[in-house]
Amino acid sequence: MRISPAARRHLRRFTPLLGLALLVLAGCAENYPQTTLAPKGDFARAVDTLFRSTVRWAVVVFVLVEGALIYAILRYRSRPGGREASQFHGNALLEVIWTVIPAAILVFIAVPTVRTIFRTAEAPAGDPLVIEVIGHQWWWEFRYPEHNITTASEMFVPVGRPVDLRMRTADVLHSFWVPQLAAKRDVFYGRDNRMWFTAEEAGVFPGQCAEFCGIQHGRMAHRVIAAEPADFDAWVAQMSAASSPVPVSQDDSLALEGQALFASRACAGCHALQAANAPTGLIGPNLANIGARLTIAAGSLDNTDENLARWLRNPQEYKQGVQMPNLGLSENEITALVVYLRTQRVAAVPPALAATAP
Ligand code: HEC
Ligand SMILES: [Cu+2]
Repeated sequence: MRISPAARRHLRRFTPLLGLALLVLAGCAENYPQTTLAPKGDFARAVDTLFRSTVRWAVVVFVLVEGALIYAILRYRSRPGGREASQFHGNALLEVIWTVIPAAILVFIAVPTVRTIFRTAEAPAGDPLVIEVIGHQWWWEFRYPEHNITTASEMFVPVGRPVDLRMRTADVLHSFWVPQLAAKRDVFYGRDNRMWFTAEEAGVFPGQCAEFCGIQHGRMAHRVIAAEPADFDAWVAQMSAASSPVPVSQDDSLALEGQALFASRACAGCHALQAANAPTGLIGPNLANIGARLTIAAGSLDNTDENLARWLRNPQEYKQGVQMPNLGLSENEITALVVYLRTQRVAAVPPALAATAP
């Protein structure tokens, strides 16, 4: 094939762009594990296996069909003095062949698909850990009825033990999705939905609400922290012991001031500060472990002092429309509240996992 000089110049201009695009794509794979292509849970793995087998069939079909097409184009193209092409319209044998072959291929795709649907919709054997998942505009609440503990935006699960999610919403439709662990599951008002998965290895897995639920749907993220069973048990023990806010040292005047502000500035009306036996039906996320959480603002900001202060200065500025009003706090009040919130450390993510957190 001959390429004209103009076309060649054109191609050359695109080569760096292509290289850049490849680099960007490679970066995605490394640093942004919110992907379905690297499953770390049984449910996600079943879906991934199905996806790969379907793609394999699709590749076979593509190569055969395109191959036949290209062969026909080259072999039977019109030549000077060539005869008119043979006509096959209404050939019964051909019609049967090209109906039966695609039907057979569809069977090869349909059988594993239906099998996977049934398998992943089946309650797992053994002793699953029940977790209640409650969608809110715009954050997720997680309750562990077995241990009577509550968290927000960070769900701890033990590696190797199936979890049994009982899912609903406090307001509108949301969809719970952690691509590396399981498929999406929508939550409905007044109805429990279920989903099961087992984390296969320890890690911090990011998730994202996958059903448009209002203006801040895009900032409704969460993490699933899959911990080794011993670390999970330690987390449960620490959270279960937190049936009241972490006491503040009497020498820490700033923290004491923050504690008083938390009670007097309406915070306590929307936020619980206890992980165990926490009240239900509050508007805001449970803040029992806010001092040690990885993120704030529903998984969308790192949990640093600067970000906490920025949030308290005016939550509406970062997350417009959020159910937390601008409380008009002074800078001194914000400083005191940040110091106080930082004392509310109940159970940290194991450092080895936190280090790998996306
Ligand atoms: C009217 C209810 C309401 C009041 C009052 C309120 N908040 Fe909130 N707060 C919320 C809601 C709702 C969110 C979750 C926002 C989101 O991410 O969508 C939130 C989020 C937060 C967060 C981030 C937590 C997380 O899980 O991401 C912190 C920290 C916080 N509030 C602290 C405070 C403090 C301190 C006060 C008092 C000065 C306060 N809030 C008053 C409703 C409230
Ligand atoms: Cu959403």
